[in-house]
Order: sequence, then structure tokens, then C-alpha cells
Amino acid sequence: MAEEYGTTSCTENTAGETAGIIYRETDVIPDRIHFIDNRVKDASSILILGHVRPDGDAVGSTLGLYNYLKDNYPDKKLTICLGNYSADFKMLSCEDQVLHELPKNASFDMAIACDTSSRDRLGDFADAYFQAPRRICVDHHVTNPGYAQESVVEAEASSASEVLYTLLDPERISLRTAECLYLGIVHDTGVFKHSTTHKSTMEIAGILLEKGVSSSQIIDGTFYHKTYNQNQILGQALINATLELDGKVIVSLLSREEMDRYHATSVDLDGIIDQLRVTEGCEIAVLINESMYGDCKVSMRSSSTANVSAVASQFGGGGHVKAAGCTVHGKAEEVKKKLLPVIATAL
Ligand SMILES: [Mn+2]
Repeated sequence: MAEEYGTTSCTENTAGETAGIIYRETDVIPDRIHFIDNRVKDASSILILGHVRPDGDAVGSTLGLYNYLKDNYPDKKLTICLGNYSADFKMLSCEDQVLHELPKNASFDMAIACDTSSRDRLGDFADAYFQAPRRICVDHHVTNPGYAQESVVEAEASSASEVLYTLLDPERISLRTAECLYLGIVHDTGVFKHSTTHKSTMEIAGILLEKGVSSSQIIDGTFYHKTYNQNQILGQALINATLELDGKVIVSLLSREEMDRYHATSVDLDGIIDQLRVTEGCEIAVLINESMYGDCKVSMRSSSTANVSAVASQFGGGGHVKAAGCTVHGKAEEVKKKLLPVIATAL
């Protein structure tokens, strides 16, 4: 369900920025459960950010971090900024503290980005992030180039929320922090069903449940629940879908006119790609929707060994092997024509 892509571009990511330290899954992180504690120790004002068009994992990981720091360091000044996201996430503790614009004249000792694969994906908050003298990133996107001074990027992990959990002291994770992390994991795993759901994911989810998390409240309340308009646009997307490349690829286009007819924003398209993905015989599912700016947002999922991240990166996007995306200029039909030959090479 989660939109999982970055608009990684080498020129932009390396412009003036020295790549920092990156810990990947094969690296041992000393005193891992105190990774966050040890770093925030000397910071008095901390900015917490996620990626543009925040999904469940972006909101869950950033609010999880916010709640952890608030619980354990009540004297620190915390600021959390995110773009607009689904109203479903309002159930999380301290959600009302999330700012959608930077406070005027704000400056921060430290900035922490969660679930954000590149500088561009910080959107309007990128400058504030890079102005902070200490910068950390907690992520699981394979395309993350290490734009922070110190990044933990574990591409095998189900979610940034899972990576973040392993960097916190489990004894000091409160119920409200646990709820945020659980929501992030649930959303990025499509409720524990994507291939990134590992034994560790289930073990962490189990520990979070033990903290008192109500699984059904989070799963039904934020994942399966749909508004009438969301169901209508899902239906439209399924009707529009066509089989391509010998039935190995399913592509659905949503025009601007259709988006407007159902009053749909990109948030309302969550879950459509996952429904396309389970079409029998299809290895790759593609959803192309026209934005208001004359380009299209492309989401791709692979249910085979096909690497959709490689396809997305050819169009300036990125993400994970099985879930990736990009933004391509043109009408939906034109974008489909540009994409299909590249997708054919990934099969
Ligand atoms: Mn994520």
C-alpha cells in the first residue's frame, strides 16, 4: 500500500554534500539500542522530518520518534514537520503536534529524517534539514545515497519504523510510541504480507503488541477502512486496467478528469496498486495517474524477481526492488508508451 519511491538523482544528491557514514544491514552498529539516545544527548532542539506525501510508515516512524523523545527527554524542544497525509493517522498520539510548515526563524541543533531516501524527498523542508549542524537519517530505501551525516539504511527491513525500533531502547518505548511504530510496519508490509515481512518484523510487532497496541484498531482503522470516494476511484482504476506484454504486466491509467470526478488526491489512491498486483499471471503492476502539473505519478509493484526500482531509476525515480515509483512528464497514455519498453527489459 505504501508509496515507496525516491526521486534520486546523483547530481542533486551529491551537489555540495559529502556522503556521510551509512550503516547497511551487514554493518554492526555499536550499542545499537542506544543509537538514538547517544546522538540526541547533546541536542536541545531537534527537527523530525519524513518524506513528501507521507504514507503510514513516514507518519508512523516520525511520530514514533517524536513520542519516544518526548517521553524520555521532556526538556528537549522537538519540532515535527510533514506534508499532508491521510486523516486516518490522526489517531496517533501527538499527531496534533505535526506542523505542515516550518515555524518562522526556527533553527535546530539536530535534524532526523525517517523513511526518506533522498534530499528531494524532504520537499520544502530540505533546506531546514541541511541547515542543522547534526543530521541523521533512518531509512530502508536501497536508493538512499547517504545524504545525512549518519544514516542507518537497511533495505531488507520492512519499514523505516522497524529500523527505528532497533535503534531505540525497548524498555523505554511507551504504548504511544509502540502504536506509531506498529502502524508504520502494518502499512509498509500491507499488513504483514509483503515479502519484506521477516521473522524480525513479526518479533518486533509482537513486542509492540505486548506494550498494549490494539492491532485491530490500527489495521481496520487506518488500513482497510476506505471512504466512499476511495472505493469509487479504486473501482475506476480496476476497470481501466489492461494487460500488457503477454499478460505479464497490468497497467491502469487514471486521468486528471477521473481524479477530479471522485475528488481524489494522491492519498486516496493508496491500496490501488496492491489490488492490481495480485492479478493472476501478472509479474508487474503499474498505476499511472495524471497530476495537476502536466506530469504523471507512476507506482510500480513486482510480484516476481523483476526489479521495478531499476525501471523507476531510468525515469529519475527509485525505491525498492518490489515497490518503486517515479514522476514522468506527459499524459497518462504517453507515459505508458514510454514505460512499457523499459518494463519489458525488467521481465
Ligand atoms: Mn517506508
